[in-house]
Amino acid sequence: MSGSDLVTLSGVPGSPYTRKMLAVLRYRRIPYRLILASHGAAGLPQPKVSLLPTFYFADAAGEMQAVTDSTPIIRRLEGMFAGRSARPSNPALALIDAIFEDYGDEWLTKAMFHYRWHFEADIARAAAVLPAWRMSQTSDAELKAAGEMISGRQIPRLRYVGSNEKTWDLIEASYVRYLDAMEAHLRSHRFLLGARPGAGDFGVYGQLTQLACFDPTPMALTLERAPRVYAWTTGMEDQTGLEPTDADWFDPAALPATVKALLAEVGRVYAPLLLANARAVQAGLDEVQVEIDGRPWVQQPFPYQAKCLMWLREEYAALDAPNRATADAALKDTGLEVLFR
Ligand SMILES: N[C@@H](CCC(=O)N[C@@H](CS)C(=O)NCC(=O)O)C(=O)O
Repeated sequence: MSGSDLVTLSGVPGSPYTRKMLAVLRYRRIPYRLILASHGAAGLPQPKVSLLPTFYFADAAGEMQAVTDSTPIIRRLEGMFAGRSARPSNPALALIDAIFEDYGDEWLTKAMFHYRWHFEADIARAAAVLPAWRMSQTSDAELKAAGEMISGRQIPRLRYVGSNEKTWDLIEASYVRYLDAMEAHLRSHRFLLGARPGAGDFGVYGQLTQLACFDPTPMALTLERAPRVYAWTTGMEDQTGLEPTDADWFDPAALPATVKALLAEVGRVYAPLLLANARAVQAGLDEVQVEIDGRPWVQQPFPYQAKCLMWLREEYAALDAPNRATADAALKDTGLEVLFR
């Protein structure tokens, strides 16, 4: 198989979204090549906004285009390759899958970024290892300088994800509750929505590759409270051997209590943020101020997350009446209903 037959992406192991997409490609048995690179790949086009992972797809004229953003790329890959779908066939369940994916990508990433760049031990590990993924054949002094440059750039970015003295406790408490809820779910089930993984599993997995398996503070927490979550994360990396069938998805009209509990955790923290952020973006405010879980949350507005809410609403609006009734019943009393009112 020549390089041009392979789905090509660039990314690095320390990027949760790169890991998310590698796991999707493997699970779906889509032949790919990963170019280990943090600043685009030589000879390939640059994306408009430089984000990892970057995929390179040929357009209608056969011209290579650089494409970013894992959520729409998962949907694009669904159209390009048949079988082993990462999206539930039932539209009501697919909406729930999209909610979990968004929670992983947009909320758990706050925990990931917060733990990595807030605690000394985590900063030290990231500063030592992140540059080595890119430039290990270099002197210790150069590697150390590169680590200092990365941490010097990332620590001030904590404010973008909303990690500040008002929100630290909330971010950490929500990670612990998520771990407990997922550990409880994994006692009886293999993936979030049944015996096969969906985009939601891959979104959560991407963040957990760092939280559970790399950054020392959240990794210790995970191992202590949630050994199944740790094991699940390492297993998600390669699900090439799973043979999924349509019967492996949960019936969205009869979701296990542990899924409802996970959804309630998403509704508790992420739903109020999504709504307040969208209002702030629409009003052109320079700060989102909202109460989450009885505590104040302040962060700068994030236009991308207003788009996330719009996508979820579009998916909800596209449901026919019976599927909408199923989705409404599944989301009832989870705190997520407010997203679709
Ligand atoms: N919504 C995007 C987010 C991608 C993203 O934020 N990637 C991070 C790395 S994990 C990034 O490239 N940040 C900019 C940088 O590191 O310069 C996706 O799902 O792909």
